[in-house]
Amino acid sequence: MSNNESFLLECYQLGIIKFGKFTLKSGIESPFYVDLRPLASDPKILKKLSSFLLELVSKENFDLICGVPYAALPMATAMSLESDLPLIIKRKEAKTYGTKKLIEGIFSKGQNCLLVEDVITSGKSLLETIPEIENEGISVSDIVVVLDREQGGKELLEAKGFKVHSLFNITEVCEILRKNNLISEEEISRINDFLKGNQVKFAEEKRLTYEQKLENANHHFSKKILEIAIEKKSNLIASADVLTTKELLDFAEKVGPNIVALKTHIDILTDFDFDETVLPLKDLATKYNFLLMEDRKFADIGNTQELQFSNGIYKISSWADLVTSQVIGGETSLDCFLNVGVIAIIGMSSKGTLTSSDYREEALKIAQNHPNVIGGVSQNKIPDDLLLFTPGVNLETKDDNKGQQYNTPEHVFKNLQTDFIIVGRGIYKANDVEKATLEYKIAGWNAYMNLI
Ligand code: S5P
Repeated sequence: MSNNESFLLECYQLGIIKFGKFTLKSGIESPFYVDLRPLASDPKILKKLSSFLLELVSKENFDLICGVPYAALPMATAMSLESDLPLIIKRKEAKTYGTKKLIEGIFSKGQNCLLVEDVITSGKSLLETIPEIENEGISVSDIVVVLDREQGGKELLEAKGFKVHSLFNITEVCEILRKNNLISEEEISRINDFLKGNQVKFAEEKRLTYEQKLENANHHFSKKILEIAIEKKSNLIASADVLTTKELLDFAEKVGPNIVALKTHIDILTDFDFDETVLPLKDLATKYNFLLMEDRKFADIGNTQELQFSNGIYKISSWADLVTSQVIGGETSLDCFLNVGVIAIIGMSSKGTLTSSDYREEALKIAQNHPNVIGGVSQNKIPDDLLLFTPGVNLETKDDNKGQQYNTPEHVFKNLQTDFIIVGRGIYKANDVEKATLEYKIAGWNAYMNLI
């Protein structure tokens, strides 16, 4: 990942760019909205930003530096501190008393000033600001901007002889966010349309309710999980990534009343014993009405998967209601999964995953065609005839230093229209597991209710 890319991702976390439907001052509806002011509230980011902006020009060419009010003022200040270029301040309106000055600070005629702007759109506000500075006898030749919205501003200023140096443009931003699964293909195509000057159509973002999905469901286990969701008002799956049978059973006892399914990695237990582990777990699943989802992520030829599914010490087929499987072995490799609901791995949540959009498209075809498959695990929207299961959900952290990438329940419901959230460490590492379960249950359910 380049410096620029990781820096952009850090900035993105501050909420500086949002996707959706925004009405601009002009009344036009834009598919994205940019506000760089939060960057100034994070000193480390502001410092890095100022270095990146200074790298765009050679400071020897300038005597002064000036930010266009207000968003660029802290940026220009930080750049002045780093470069030793003296700062001048341009007022928004001239003072009505005293000196009536528009430019504050110490300068002399003939000096060349580097202008700093946060976002360039049409370029009109810069074209108004520049003459006000030039009126004081200061010359302006170069402008550095953090983000070029690519709506003609840069070209307009360059046609008038100014050099515009931008750190990012919106196309690069979209590309970086797409690579990191933070923006959907649909949003990108809307932005491209918008940048081409076309009016953007926003589809009504209505999702199907669990009741509607239940009406359309054909598989025993897709019906079952939807019925439990409706009954418990929950879309939460707790991932029990614990190492002993005791921890697993204690955990199931605590989360049981509020979840639709308990997800296991049964092969990480150090003391697995079929009678001691599986039988009490099945009893808890019955007692609290949740499904057992074994996250085995099968990834082999059909014959091997069949052996792995029913044999060995785990005998998954005898107790699991749901299993996860890769689809890399092709459609027929899924034929062996009888009497369970298969959840196909379409896209993964980890950084650098190979589940590219081409891969996902092919994986979805297999998932949609196979009668054993009830849904998919993905970080992207999937068609309505499959249930969407989304891991990588955490209310507190953004990553785990091991490649996991987290989003909030609100984000995944709104952006992916997910059906079920899968939460691991957010719950099993919490000091109070029952309280955390309830928090995630409520956050997930509210996020769903807000969309219907
Ligand atoms: O893409 C994926 C697919 C899965 S099933 N990313 C994931 O994180 N998972 C699983 O979800 C992962 O194996 C783990 O059991 C759980 C996430 O756990 P957490 O602790 O990061 O919330």
